[in-house]
Amino acid sequence: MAPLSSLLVSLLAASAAALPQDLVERHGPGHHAPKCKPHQVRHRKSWHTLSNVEKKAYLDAEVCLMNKPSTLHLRGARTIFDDFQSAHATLTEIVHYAGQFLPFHRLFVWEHEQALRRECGYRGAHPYWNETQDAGAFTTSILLDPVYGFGGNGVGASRCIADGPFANYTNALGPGYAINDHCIDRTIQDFVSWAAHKQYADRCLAKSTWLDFWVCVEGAPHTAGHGGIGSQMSNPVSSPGDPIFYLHHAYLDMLWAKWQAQNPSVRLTEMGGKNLGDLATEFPGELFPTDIPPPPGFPGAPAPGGPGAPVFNLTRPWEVQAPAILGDPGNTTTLNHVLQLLGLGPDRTISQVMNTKGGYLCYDYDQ
Ligand SMILES: [Cu+2]
Repeated sequence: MAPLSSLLVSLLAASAAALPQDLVERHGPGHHAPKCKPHQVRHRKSWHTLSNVEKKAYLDAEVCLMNKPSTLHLRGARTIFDDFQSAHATLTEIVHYAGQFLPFHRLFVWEHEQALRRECGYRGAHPYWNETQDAGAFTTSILLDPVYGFGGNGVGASRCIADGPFANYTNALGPGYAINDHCIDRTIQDFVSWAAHKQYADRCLAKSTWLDFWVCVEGAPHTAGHGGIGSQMSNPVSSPGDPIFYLHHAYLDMLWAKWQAQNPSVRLTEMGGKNLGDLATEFPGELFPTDIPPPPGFPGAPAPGGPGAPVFNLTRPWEVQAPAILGDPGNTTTLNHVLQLLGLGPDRTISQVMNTKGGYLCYDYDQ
């Protein structure tokens, strides 16, 4: 990763210098963005509170996206569902452990909601997974219901999910950057899912600055959902191959919206961080921060790279190029940073996604 990172840093410097001001302005707030009117705000609810009819409508729409041929023909993608996964893979290095982590995934989930509605007639708002209710016990979460959920844990050596609406999907991408037909797989780790406990989320919500909040959320709450479900979900590159990804990231987005609402005059415009992070080395100690007692009755966490630690396929093939970073004059993320979607939806600046109910976006959360 190191040589690639330095290459990207030089690309970044070059692209920032060469960025025409009109690009920033074209992407600026209000431009081409329909205004969100109060009666249009969609209310996102926790999966635990949805009726079976609402759950079924969402699951059916996701299956529909999995059956619609790719429109963008992104690398390896056969379906619209794959287009999202493929875009995420290509963008991995610039959208994780970087300032745009939460803004990018907010827009990514929003475009997923738009696709469900536009392509598949979904009429609801994007649900989220209130993971605090299942901390330490993902195995028994109602999210994994075989009829009104995402299907259960993986089984056997392949770790393929065996039931639920997505059991027969042939995923075209992953693990990592590989183009490779396989099932949707899961290896639930209840120990890791303990990091979804409310005390870890509350610890983040108590942070007073954006930088502290973002690092905190990308630590325990983010890792809990990915590592707790395991297999494809634990892969930083190809995790959107498991549809649970979208409910997990909607949850993290809810935490950000909730944190913003505690002090909107400051936090609706508070941004920062690096434009290029390092998947392997950032945020040590953020999974189980030591200021909270360790999970009761669990053994120690698997050491990074040691036995029990997930194996990622993070070697980026030469043909997968992350786009140059646009909008910032250097390696610091600002409100002018351009969130690139590779065609999933229009590119937007971070300033356009700061408020879930203003400008381009139009939703809120039930908490
Ligand atoms: Cu991601």
